[in-house]
Amino acid sequence: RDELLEEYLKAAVQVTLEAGQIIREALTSEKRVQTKSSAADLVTETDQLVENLIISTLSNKFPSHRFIGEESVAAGEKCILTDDPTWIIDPIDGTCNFVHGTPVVAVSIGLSVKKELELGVIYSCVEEKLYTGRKGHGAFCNGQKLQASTQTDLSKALILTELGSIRDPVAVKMLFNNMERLLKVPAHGIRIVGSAALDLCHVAAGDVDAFYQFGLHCWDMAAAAVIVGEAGGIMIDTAGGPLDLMSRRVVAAGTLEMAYQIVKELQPVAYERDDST
Ligand code: LIP
Repeated sequence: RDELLEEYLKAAVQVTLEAGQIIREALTSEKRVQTKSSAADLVTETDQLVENLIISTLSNKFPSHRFIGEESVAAGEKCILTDDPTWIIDPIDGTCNFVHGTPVVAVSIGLSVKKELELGVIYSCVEEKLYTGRKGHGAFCNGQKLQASTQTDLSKALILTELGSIRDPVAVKMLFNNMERLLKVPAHGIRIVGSAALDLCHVAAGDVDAFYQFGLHCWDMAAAAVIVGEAGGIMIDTAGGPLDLMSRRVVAAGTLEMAYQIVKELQPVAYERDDST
């Protein structure tokens, strides 16, 4: 089993690097942009091309494996986790950045076996940082071991979050309400970079103390859940329970104390679950 997982990780790294090169080259070219669930939920031909590349490469190597991919789900595929080995793929995390030529974009590939996340690969393609994690075997960035922050005090925290793509005025107000509550603690600061997967890598690397978001998807957090966990951090539900990959909400932090203090401040923003259809 150990050898198999190592082989899966190697295959995921290889295809991630290939995908990263395509994204890097396409970043500054003209794109065909379409919208999905809202006017700010974007997709380009590169998202689709890269997702097809990843799925065809991995399914050639591992024909019995299943796939949950952001663009396949957008095209009507189901988003259901089974006991079978399932690759959970975000071909471009940070599509809005990508559309604007902003160089903060990533490929994210996680693998679940028997509904447990076993490995994760996230590639920040422009800065060429490759984050990897395997359950029980540590998390690394370009081979360097990662360690999450040990900060336990929210009033000393730098926090990342994302606005997501919802533009419904009530939901937007709630996003800002949560930020306001955290700033009034007062947290040191809140930053938004435009890629939830990369935010989570920053938590794993200890670059920031925490991340939270309502409205992200399973493919934004599957790979990162392994990387953050292996870096000594934690990912939990915004209400304080265990992480639910399909729930579209998360709090991640270097310490449980930090995560719980954030949970205490957050007021829920409702999103439809990823596995609701
Ligand atoms: C997006 C993330 C963004 C987050 C959105 C969304 P996409 O993924 O990058 O940071 O706020 O909820 O999931 O669409 O770029 O892959």
